[in-house]
Amino acid sequence: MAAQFTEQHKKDFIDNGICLIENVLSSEQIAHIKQTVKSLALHEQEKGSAHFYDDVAAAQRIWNLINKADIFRQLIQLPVILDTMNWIFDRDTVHQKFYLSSFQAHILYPGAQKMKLHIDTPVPEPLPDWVIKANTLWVLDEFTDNNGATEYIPGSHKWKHKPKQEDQNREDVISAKAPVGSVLITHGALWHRGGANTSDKSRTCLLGSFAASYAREIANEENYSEVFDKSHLAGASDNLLAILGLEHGIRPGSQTAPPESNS
Ligand SMILES: O=C(O)CCC(=O)C(=O)O
Ligand SMILES: [Fe+2]
Repeated sequence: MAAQFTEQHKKDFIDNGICLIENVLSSEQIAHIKQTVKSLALHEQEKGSAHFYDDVAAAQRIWNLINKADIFRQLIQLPVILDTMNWIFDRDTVHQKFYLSSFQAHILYPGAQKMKLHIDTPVPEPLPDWVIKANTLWVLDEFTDNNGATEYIPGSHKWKHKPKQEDQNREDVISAKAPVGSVLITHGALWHRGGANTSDKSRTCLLGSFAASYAREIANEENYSEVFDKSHLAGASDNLLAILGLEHGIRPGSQTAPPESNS
């Protein structure tokens, strides 16, 4: 039977800010996804558009997966994922409650350093009672204690503030243990980070991030990326461009076409 979002998942999410949904992916799907991610990673390296965001090129992001292979368009709308997000973002509205914020692959090659402890909700403090963002982490290599498994502090999504410099060395950070084919769901206010990969193999996961639909409605009541006529670009001042934000959402490599074999 396909994986379900259960009462236990809801309880874990409420109490700890995280829950683990097992057996979302079959072994055939996992093999296909891993192969696809690997070919995209190499392709973007060859094209010179790969997004390495650390100094040692050990952590690579592949953005805009939605554009890059059909399998990603299928995954992100699996019933278990939509059920989960409908519950997390539930409120009294007849409109769509959430949108996909980004869908990327995150490869930690051997030698990747641990990230800074952070939250995924970029808003000022105190954080609100309502959820603005939630993440899905798709485990393609088993999360172990030395390959860069996601680390977090259970219950920290209730703290209403973000980690500071002095929090970076806290000892109550634990590693998520997660088998291949599972999906971790995290609350956008959970304190977490990617761990250090001290193993000799890479750790790959997908990160599918969702946000409450009101966040987009507020910043983008008129969607200028769509409705602004590009013929006005030539005469546009820096101030006009700054308030339109047309460059928003274009990440390194996100517009790189996938290899032909991917479609
Ligand atoms: O890859 C991970 O384990 C976590 C990544 C993460 O926290 C992020 O990209 O915001
Ligand atoms: Fe994060």
